[in-house]
Amino acid sequence: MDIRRCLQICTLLLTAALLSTAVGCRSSTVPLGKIAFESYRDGNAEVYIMDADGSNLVNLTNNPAYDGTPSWAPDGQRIAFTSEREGSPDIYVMKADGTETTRLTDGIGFNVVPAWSPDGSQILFSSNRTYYEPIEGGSIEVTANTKLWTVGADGRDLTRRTSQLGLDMYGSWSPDGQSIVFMSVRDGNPEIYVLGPDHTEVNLTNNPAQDMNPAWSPDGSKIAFMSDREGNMEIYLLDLADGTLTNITRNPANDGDPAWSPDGSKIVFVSDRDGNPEIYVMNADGSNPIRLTNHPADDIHPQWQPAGR
Ligand SMILES: [Ca+2]
Ligand SMILES: [Ca+2]
Ligand SMILES: [Ca+2]
Repeated sequence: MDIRRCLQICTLLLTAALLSTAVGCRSSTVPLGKIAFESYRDGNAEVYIMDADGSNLVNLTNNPAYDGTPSWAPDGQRIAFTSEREGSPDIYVMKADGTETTRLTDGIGFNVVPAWSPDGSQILFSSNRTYYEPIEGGSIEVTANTKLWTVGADGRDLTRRTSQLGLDMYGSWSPDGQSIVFMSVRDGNPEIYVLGPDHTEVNLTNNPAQDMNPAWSPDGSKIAFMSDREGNMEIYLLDLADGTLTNITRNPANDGDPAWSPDGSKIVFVSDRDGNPEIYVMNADGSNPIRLTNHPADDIHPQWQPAGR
């Protein structure tokens, strides 16, 4: 799959609109932390932040190129994101007020969809750069194989993390930083895999449907992801202790892009239940969904600001 097409998967799925008339109402209590997300409301993709009740919306990037897929540093003070402002997609880092933007990756191949490690030391991303796989007596060149890579937050120590043929994307770290859950299409359809500390890569879903965009819960016990296994995109929680799978959206619209609040009590997500992709928040059991954005342009890829230390 072409990497640009993969980046567009969520948007395409979420804009295949199935309309419903449900309209959320605002909660009287505002959770802590801001929500960063990608929006096309200014005519091209920008990274925005807003309060967790949808107020105080700010465009952080203000650049005519693509800017999206934000990921907060664990201290809540910086944001990594993907931008094409220098021609090809690379990973950039900026302060949470949009200042002091610097490029982290080297411009080789596509470098997209960052995820900051829980200890702040590394940033995970997907890259289709050529690499060399050692074999007996030498090495073989592997091209156009989008793998998960990490780079130090200082831009050093570029390391490839996954190894099989097939596109890997949308990585999310376990809270202890030892494992990474991600989407892979190596089996012919999108599945959720876990990369363990022993370098094993295990398929958690094994389902012919599209299983995408996983997010590890802050307490480490669950993985939220999106799947169309019941006919339309829903958000599911996989309980890692007993393997229980729970559909927490149960809405005929497309629901996806789950991300956890820092305390694990809420999930921010994208749904087109009101006609086009908007950002919503719900309790982690799926109750009380509330719409946070209200704009005809796509609002996608939400990420909740960590509490910091
Ligand atoms: Ca832009
Ligand atoms: Ca699947
Ligand atoms: Ca749905």
